Amino acid sequence: MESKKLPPGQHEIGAIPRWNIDHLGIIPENPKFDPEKWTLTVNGEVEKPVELTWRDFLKLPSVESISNFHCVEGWSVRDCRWYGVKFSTLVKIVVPSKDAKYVLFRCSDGYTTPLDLKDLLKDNILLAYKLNGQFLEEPLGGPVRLVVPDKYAYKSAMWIERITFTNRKKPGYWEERGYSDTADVWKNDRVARKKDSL
Ligand SMILES: Nc1nc2c(c(=O)[nH]1)N[C@H]1C(S)=C(S)[C@@H](COP(=O)(O)O)O[C@H]1N2
Ligand SMILES: [Mo]
Repeated sequence: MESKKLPPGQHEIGAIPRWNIDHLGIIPENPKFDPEKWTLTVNGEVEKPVELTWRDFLKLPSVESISNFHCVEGWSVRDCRWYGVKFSTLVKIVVPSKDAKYVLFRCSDGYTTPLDLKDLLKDNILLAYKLNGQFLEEPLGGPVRLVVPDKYAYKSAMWIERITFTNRKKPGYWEERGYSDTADVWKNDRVARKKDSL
């Protein structure tokens, strides 16, 4: 169960805003999900790259994890009941090589965001496909989005299409535009500092 305390500078709102109503996205409409055509590619510095269909993905062991969700603009939503595949489960399947230090998420709207592999192994980090008992609709990042509760939500990539393990970090969409790469909500890491080596 997630703690009730919110990180510095955050205020509570009732529910995660639906993208097409509350956000200015890269593209004007949500990518459409076709379960027959959808695939998730996991590649790069791994011993066993995979390309999963929607049916394959649903067969992976899944768990529930309740966490608070924090956008860098200041809103937070408490106790989101996510359901999906722990990122650490995927790591066991693809077996990263010893050079793999980073993971780049690419999404079907063209969005990208990098994370350090070591920061993705906690039990509350999911490739989520349900929220509060419902399959994730497109305006909430469906069919599959990342959930990284202790980082600002620009690290919680929606509409994931490709996950690439790498030995060098590339900045993503918001990191290129001056946002923090560490994005730690408890340290108030909103803006990139010089020491961030991107
Ligand atoms: N693919 C993709 N993922 C994304 C974004 C985006 O523009 N594209 N925006 C991020 C930001 S800034 C936030 S606050 C959350 C918003 O999630 P929501 O649409 O479910 O509210 O998605 C994150 N993931
Ligand atoms: Mo955000």
